[in-house]
Parts: sequence; structure tokens; C-alpha cells
Amino acid sequence: MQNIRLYLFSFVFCVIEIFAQGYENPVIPGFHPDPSVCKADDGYYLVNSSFQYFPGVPLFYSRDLVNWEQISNCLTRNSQLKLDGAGAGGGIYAPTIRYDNGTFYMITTNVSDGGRNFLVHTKDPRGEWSEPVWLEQGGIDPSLYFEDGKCYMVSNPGGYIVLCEINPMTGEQLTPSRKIWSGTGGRYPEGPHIYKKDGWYYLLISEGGTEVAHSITIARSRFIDGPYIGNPANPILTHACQAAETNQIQGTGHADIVEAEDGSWWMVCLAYRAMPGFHHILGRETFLAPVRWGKNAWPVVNGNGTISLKMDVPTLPLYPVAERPEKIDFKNEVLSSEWVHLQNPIKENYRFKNGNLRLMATPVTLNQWKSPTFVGIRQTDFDMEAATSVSLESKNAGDEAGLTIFMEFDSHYDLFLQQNNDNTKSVVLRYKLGEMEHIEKVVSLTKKADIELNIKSDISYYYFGYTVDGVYHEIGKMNTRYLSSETAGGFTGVIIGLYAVSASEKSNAFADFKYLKYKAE
Ligand code: 6LW
Repeated sequence: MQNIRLYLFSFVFCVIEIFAQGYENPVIPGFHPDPSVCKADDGYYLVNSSFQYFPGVPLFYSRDLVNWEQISNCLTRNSQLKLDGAGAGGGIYAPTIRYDNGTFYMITTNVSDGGRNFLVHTKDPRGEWSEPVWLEQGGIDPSLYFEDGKCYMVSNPGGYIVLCEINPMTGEQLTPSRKIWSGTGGRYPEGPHIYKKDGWYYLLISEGGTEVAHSITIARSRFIDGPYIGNPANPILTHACQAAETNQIQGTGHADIVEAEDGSWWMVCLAYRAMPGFHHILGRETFLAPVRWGKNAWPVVNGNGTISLKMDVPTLPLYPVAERPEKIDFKNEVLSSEWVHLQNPIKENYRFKNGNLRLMATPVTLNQWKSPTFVGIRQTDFDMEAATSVSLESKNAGDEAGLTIFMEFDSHYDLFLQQNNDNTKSVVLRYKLGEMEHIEKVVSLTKKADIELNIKSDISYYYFGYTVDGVYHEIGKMNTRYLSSETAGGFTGVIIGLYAVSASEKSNAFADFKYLKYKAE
């Protein structure tokens, strides 16, 4: 009897496994643009661009293309990634990841380090990647295609796509760069990738720019260097159409395609979840769509070339990944791979002490396009609550430490503890919006007590407050839209940062953070 039950259970479990149905987009929420995906022996690997943040190029792993876990970052050393002066339009642009013959390759551009293309490689994607192999072919959005022991590189120098053959271990360019396609006439043909199927080389690109007109188009040729002929049914994915005019997902583009273990085809792409007025603050996120790709046929994305938040389609068997705890503490004395710094951090300013994260304050402010003492995680939900318990050790008026809703050096909302002249402290709420810096509120704290700084948000507002002795005090609210990419500029999304800034070089101020709570509502 017991055995029969066991068989029945296993049977039902298998049926559920085989016929998994439906998933939610985005599959990687928050600022995770320009996704590129590859299949390796044990599952799928995905990378995103990272701009001014260090470490660079987050690396995700999945067994089912739906549930992704960040396992590391590709660029973890200063020798791989120099971010001096980089803002949200600088640093690391669109990467590509490929797996060939036991080796992983990640190729990208650092527009803040001479705009040069380079690749790094590794046999162990959970470990360290190689030093950069610098490449001669310019342009952004480089990608690799491997065939018969040869390695081809495509990129976008502006207006068209070029191809050459390279030696991926030395970077040597083996053939001249050759123009192969300029798209269907949409602006900014970019984000190229090459695939081979049924004897055809397919060239997938984006057009229209990364805003609402963003589209995915495709061309094919019998020869790798062309001539490439466009698909008469282009674009194969866009939300710049009537079918998607009321869809919250906008700006669909910059895609990559992968064939799954079971022969099904899938596309990852970027898009954003729009707020009223087509604004967005969460950055361009990673979405997933099924692709129908018959023999000798053009690929068709999710039936009609649009995608949705709830995808009612069959999936691979699903393997959910562990969720991050709502309260992240620092007792293990590590910052997991999702934590990022602005530009190259000064390592000794980040310490662990008595189970706390200790940030050593420096005079570099959040406005300076340098590397302040700052570390944060992405905002991944419109409706969320973030909180931290912070104590500031300081003898100098003007030293500060707290929480920032950071979009860009010129666009952030800061909620912090500040040292006063008379050895007391205040909670301060400050807005930085372009040329304007505004102190919204200063609340003097009358007694020494543990302070929790609280930020809540919905799609329209951030609400700021603090909690003392278990009592929450709200001190202000501010519109989300002034931090949007449309207003602030750049290619990133909001990062919730912990930071410490001193008023002078001489200050030895530091701040101890007990935890960062992040709760999606
Ligand atoms: C990226 C380009 C793009 O290099 O935006 O949306 C640029 N597509 O392909 C920065 O992410």
C-alpha cells in the first residue's frame, strides 16, 4: 500500500514537472538590462550590463529559464573594470555570454575606459574570470559566435552591424571588419547576436532605441558574412504597436535567443514596467518569452510579438530558487553578489564589526561622480518597504550616514542621521534633483536611542520616516517620477543604498548598520 502511494505521488509529481505551465515577467526584476543567455552542460547562464556599478556584469544561473539565482559577477577586480568618472550612462554596456567547448566567454564594452571592447573567460563561472582580453573591433554591444573552431565577433559601431573573426584568447583580429546589416530602417541598429539553424545564419538585432519604439528584428543568410536578408514579418517583438498600447511593459528590445534542453526556443529581452506618463524608475528589467521556430522558418515570439506580465504558456520543468530573506543582516561578514558600489570602492572603508556592516565616512558625497562610501541593492518592486538600523559615531558636525534612494549622482533622495554641533543628532530628509538640492526636514533627536530609518514606496511616491522605541514617524513624501530614467537620464534603475559621508577630511566618523530590510508589498 505504502509503495502504491509512493508511486502515485511520484507520478503526480512527474506530471507536474513535465507539464509546468505559466510564469511571471519580469523573470529578473529591477535594473537588469541587456540580457544575454547561453546554455551550458548544467543549465542556463545569463548576464546583464552594469554601467557605473562595481562589481560589474551580474551573472545568473537557472535550470528552467524562469527562476534565476545570481551566482556571482564577471568583473570583480579593478584590473578588469575601471569606472573612474562613470555615471548611469557610462561604464559597462551590453554584455554577451557564450559557452564553447568547456569555456565561458563574456564580452562587453567599458565606455568609461576608452570605449574599448574586451572579453573575459573562465571554466568556472562561480569562480574568478580572466584578465581582460582587449579587442580591436570597436562599436558597442559586442557578441561572439563559435563554429568549427572559429570565433566571430559582431558589434555596432553606429548605424550598422560589423563582423570579423578573432582569436578569443589573444584578442587578435583575424579578418577585416565587414558591414553585414543595418536593420530595417529603425534608428540605432544594435545588440547583434548570430545563431545558426537549418543551414541559415540568423542575425538578431534591436532597433528604435531603448525607449518606447524599441523593437527586435532579424535577418538571415546562407553565409556568415552575408548578404543578410530581413524577415518580411519584422519586427518579431515590439510594444510600439496597437496590441501593446495599454500594456504596462514597454520598450521591449535588446534580446538574445537560446535553445532549451527539450528543443524549445526562448528569448530573453529587456523592457521596463511603465508608470503613468511612460516613466520608469526600476530600470530596464529582464523578461522571457517563448519562441516558435520551425524548420527553415523565421522565429515567432510568443505568437503575436508581444509579451505580458503573466505568461500563460508551457514552461520547462520548474526549479524555484531560494528567496532572499526580508531582513538581510551582516552576521556572516559577507555581502552577497547582488550588493554593488558606485565606481571602484575603497575596500578598507567597508568593514564588519560585531555583526554590523561598518561604513567609514569620507568627504566624497553622493553628488560627486566619484566613489562615495556606498553599497546597495536594486529596488525590484514599485510597492516596497526598506529599512535600516544605523548608529553614527562622529565628533564633527555635518557628518552623515543613512539610506539613499539612488538613481544617479544628480538624482537621489537621502534619509540620514546627521551629527549636530551640540553633540546631538538629527534625522534629515534631503532631495537632490538636478541642479537643486533641498532639505525637506530636520528632526532633532532628544535622546539616545536605536533609530530605524524607513522608506516605503508605491508607484507614485516614496514615503520617508523613522522609528524610535517602536513608534513610526513619517516626515515626508516625494514623487517617484523625478527619479525616473526619463527625468534623471542614464540606463540604470533605483538602487537602495547604505552610505556614510563626512563633513571634512579629518573626521574619523563611521556608521554601523545592523541590517537592511527589503520587503515587497
Ligand atoms: C546598450 C544598447 C541598448 O548598449 O542600450 O537597449 C545600451 N539597448 O544595446 C545601454 O544599455
